[in-house]
Amino acid sequence: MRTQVGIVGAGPAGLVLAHLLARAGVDSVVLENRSRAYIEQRVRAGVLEQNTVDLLREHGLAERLDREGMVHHGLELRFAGRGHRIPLSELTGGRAITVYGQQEVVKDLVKARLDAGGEILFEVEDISLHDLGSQRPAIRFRHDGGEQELRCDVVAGCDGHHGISRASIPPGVLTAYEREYPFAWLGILAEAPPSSEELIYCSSERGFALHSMRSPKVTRLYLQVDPAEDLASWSDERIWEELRARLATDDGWTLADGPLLEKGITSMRSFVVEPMQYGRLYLAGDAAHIVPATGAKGLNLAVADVRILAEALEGWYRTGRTDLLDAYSATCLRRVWRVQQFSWWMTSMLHLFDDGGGFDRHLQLSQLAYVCSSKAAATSLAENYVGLPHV
Ligand code: FAS
Ligand code: PHB
Repeated sequence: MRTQVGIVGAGPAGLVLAHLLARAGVDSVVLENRSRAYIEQRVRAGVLEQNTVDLLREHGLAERLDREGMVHHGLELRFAGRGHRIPLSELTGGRAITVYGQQEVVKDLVKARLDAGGEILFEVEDISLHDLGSQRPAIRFRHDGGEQELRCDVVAGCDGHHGISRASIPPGVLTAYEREYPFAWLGILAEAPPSSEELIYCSSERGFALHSMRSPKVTRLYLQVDPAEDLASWSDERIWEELRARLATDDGWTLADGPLLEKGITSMRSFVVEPMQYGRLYLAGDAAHIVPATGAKGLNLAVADVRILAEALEGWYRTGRTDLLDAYSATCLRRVWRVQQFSWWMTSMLHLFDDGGGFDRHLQLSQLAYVCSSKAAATSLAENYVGLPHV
């Protein structure tokens, strides 16, 4: 087999890249180790920043998103029993976020790609990358029972944090920067109408809680838990009880509950590798970096990477210029580190650390009070949260 760009992974990074390349007249093949059904039901991110929505619209990929997505112009920070609204759009000249599940984005992108005759191979096994330092790298894999080899000009490693792309780079090339957090998120999807029209980020004395949603009938909620927490020890009733305790306000706000559709525990970490390229391999999205979900940035950063990679590849194929490709990693990392800092800041401000009500907790409460009372501080949160147009 032969193509111009071999893309490993059919998540947001790989799928958006395939679309952008097709629009630029560049051929690609996407190789995914899971089934189509699996990736289209995998519940993950929920918030699309303005840049991501703009890009999907620009490329004709936002028809259902515009119909079903929920545009939000603000969010609530809740602490000490009171809620404080951050008017995101008012503070950022009209920019907003859109709540639309990642699996919906994946469904739309897979359908649009296949409808356009794009090539996505599902349930691919034993992928390995070869000759990355040459001008003809290869991807070897098993598919439909046979051994295959895909020769390409470039390989895009879009296979997430646990994929093989980053691991295919020889030792000594990459520098990894990492921070583990002393907590994880227990997330639930519930058949219950959202109890707030906007997201609620809550820093309570029992720990962090987040109220989000997926539709007028489905609520998405998260609880800070111990990283070693056993999901089996959290009955549905215990989860609702803890959510009600953490989200309680002085004015008696109530949380609607209902049957759980899904529950799971996600670890919280910050992670970056530099550089994000090696020979003809370019890493994008979670393959290169991970952010704690507090900033709602993981998916959005993946899309930002591939926008840069697609532009660089288009320029290279069209004119032979290599400057954008050579600068790919440095260009991405400016936004990666800005998003890392914002995600770390949101996580550090909102979660309870083990010193309980000590010095750090007083710093957090002071920071929260300042963000909710200062237009300058609120604007800084807002412009990062809706997505900076340029970094
Ligand atoms: P992805 O991981 O989405 O996609 C990689 C793809 O490559 C997957 O389809 C995988 O099956 C495939 N793959 C892996 N190894 C392969 C191999 N060897 N061969 C072929 N294919 C392979 N972000 C938020 O903003 N908010 C959230 O609430 C949130 N919740 C999350 C919950 C979980 C459990 C996880 C794991 C992540 C969460 N994230 C969240 C982050 C998430 O949204 C990512 O940032 C986003 O999926 C990144 O997209 P990709 O880089 O495309 O990677
Ligand atoms: C979600 O709706 O899944 C969500 C929202 C905001 C976050 C993380 C996840 O920061």
